[in-house]
Amino acid sequence: MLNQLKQQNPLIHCMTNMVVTTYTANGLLALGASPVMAYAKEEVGDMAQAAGALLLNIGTPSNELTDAMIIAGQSANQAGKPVILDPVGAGATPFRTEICQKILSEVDVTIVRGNAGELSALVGAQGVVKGVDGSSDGDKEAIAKQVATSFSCIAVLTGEVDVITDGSETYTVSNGHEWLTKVVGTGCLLGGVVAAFAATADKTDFVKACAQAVSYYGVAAENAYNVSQEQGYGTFGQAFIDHLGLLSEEEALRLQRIEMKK
Ligand code: ATP
Ligand code: TZP
Ligand code: MG
Ligand code: MG
Repeated sequence: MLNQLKQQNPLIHCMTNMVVTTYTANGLLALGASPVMAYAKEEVGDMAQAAGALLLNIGTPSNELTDAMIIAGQSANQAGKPVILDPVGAGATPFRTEICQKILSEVDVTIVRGNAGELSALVGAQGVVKGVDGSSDGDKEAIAKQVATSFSCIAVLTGEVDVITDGSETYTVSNGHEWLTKVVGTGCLLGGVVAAFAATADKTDFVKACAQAVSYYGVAAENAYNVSQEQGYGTFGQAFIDHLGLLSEEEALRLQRIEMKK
């Protein structure tokens, strides 16, 4: 999948937040994808159609941006391109939760990627979201399955152990490093990386492709930690971009910790 991705160099239309724009673009370039950030309602329909996948990340929301995201999402739907939603901070304020619900009702979202608190908020389950950081004491597999079935999508619920499910086919991934939580934008960049894998994969393999994307991302973080642990979080954040580009398909497969659930 990775070699195919690098060969195809898919265009990823990112409508993301103003905190993580450059980090996301650099991470996608390192991976081998081609990022473009476009937000104006006058062009998002055309850009989404031209792209291999569309990322909708509501991290710094407004009503105007939501309208543009819906135009882009519907255009991607018409063109048969995957749409990835990152419901950043859903549950932290009613405004964010409502924006996600509006997008999910008007756009056929292919993949929802968020932390346990955000995904809980989408389905009215118990969770804690403080700003953009979220968690839940609930059963993460159950929450992910509820999101998948409620919105007919694939849910990618991230944390120490990630859960990827379409409601019936379920994987857990235990790659990654705790330092990912110390660098802002690593959840958001993962949404872009998942979009790049989805742009490359066959529709029938999307659940597995999501699990591979998350595992690849986690192995790159483990490698980045190994070279930056003496320095600290800032160096880790940059080393992580390096290792997203350096990690080979062979090494990723050797180090992957993906479990298929019954
Ligand atoms: P939050 O804002 O709550 O940190 P997020 O949107 O940034 O959420 P995360 O859940 O932190 O997203 O996921 C981003 C990446 O970090 C994922 O690849 C996930 O597997 C990894 N990750 C998160 N927490 C840990 C951890 N404790 N140990 C290992 N990997 C982790
Ligand atoms: N505030 C609004 S969006 C954002 C912050 C801090 C970035 C969140 O990034 P991530 O990837 O969810 O940690
Ligand atoms: Mg984070
Ligand atoms: Mg996030």
